Amino acid sequence: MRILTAGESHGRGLVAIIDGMPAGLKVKTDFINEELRRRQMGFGRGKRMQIENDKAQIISGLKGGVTLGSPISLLIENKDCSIETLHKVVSPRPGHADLAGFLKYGFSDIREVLERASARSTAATVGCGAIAKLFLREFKIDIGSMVVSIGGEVSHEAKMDKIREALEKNDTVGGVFEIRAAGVPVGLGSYVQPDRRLDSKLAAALMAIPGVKGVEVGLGFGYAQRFGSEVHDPIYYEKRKGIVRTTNNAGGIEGGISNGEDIVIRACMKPIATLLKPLDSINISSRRKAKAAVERSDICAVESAGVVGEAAVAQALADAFLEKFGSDNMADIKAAVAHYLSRIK
Ligand code: EPS
Repeated sequence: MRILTAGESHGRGLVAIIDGMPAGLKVKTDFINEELRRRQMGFGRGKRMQIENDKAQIISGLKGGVTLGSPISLLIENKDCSIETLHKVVSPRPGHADLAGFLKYGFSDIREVLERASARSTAATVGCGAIAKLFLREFKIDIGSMVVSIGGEVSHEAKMDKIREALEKNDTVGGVFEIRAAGVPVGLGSYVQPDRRLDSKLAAALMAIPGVKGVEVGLGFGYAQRFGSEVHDPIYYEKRKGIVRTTNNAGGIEGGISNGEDIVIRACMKPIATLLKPLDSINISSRRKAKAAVERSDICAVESAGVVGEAAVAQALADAFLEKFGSDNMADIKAAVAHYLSRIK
């Protein structure tokens, strides 16, 4: 499965093409729109989320609401499509793509960087992820997310207080979100090539979300602090249940292959780079000292990033699933899965 997205933050809209979805999958636009709505929620989002009401239009790949096996294309229109009239941006924001993008592409206005670097593009990711989720649901694989911490705080009240504090101080705050995929069968991914490892695919998918600076699977960095005997998940056999594990430090992946336990993966999102009380920067033309640009933005978007993370994980899992079980049509894939599950019983 291959996915490409396009679109600027204040252009006409976002576009995505999903190539490689099998024929025979029912696609409900309502579900895609519900996922798009979830991405827009969360305490700390900025004013743009009050302007937009993201809805997906499916332009190709379906007949009667069922996939044809041909590329599926999605369009999400922007209500704010002011790209041609928006002011010039002259001072790069530390932490944003502004500086490196400006130098790399040889632009004369930093806006030409931020329009595509913007996290607005994650609406397209979520649209594609929703279709991947619908596919995975046919095999009883469910994906959810939660916010683990905000600015180092873990209780609900303290997390909300941290966002309020950032709001009052004209600052921003990041955090950690966790994605859990339940019902994933043993055998997705492989150790035979680095790029076929499931953890490598999942980490790449999550690292591709704007603002994500770290990813860990299962116990993650916690592995480095313990002995092997304390962290590896013992293997048991029970007549009724078959092969069982009583712990899941591996986060559902061993040797780059799903092991049948829930896949648990966490990502850290840095605080958003646009600060209402801006940091030191330079004027990009004169190179003289200046304060960084201030643009409309969010205070905290970790909850939304979790929804985007679900979509990224859904895409990577669907891709690995299709690699294992074939990709032409749902009936063939279901037969392949049934055969495989009875073999490994
Ligand atoms: C976003 C849309 C953007 C930002 C935000 C996420 O819209 P605007 O720039 O018009 O306010 O709110 O993007 C960023 C945080 C960023 O750094 O670009 C969205 O749709 O999620």
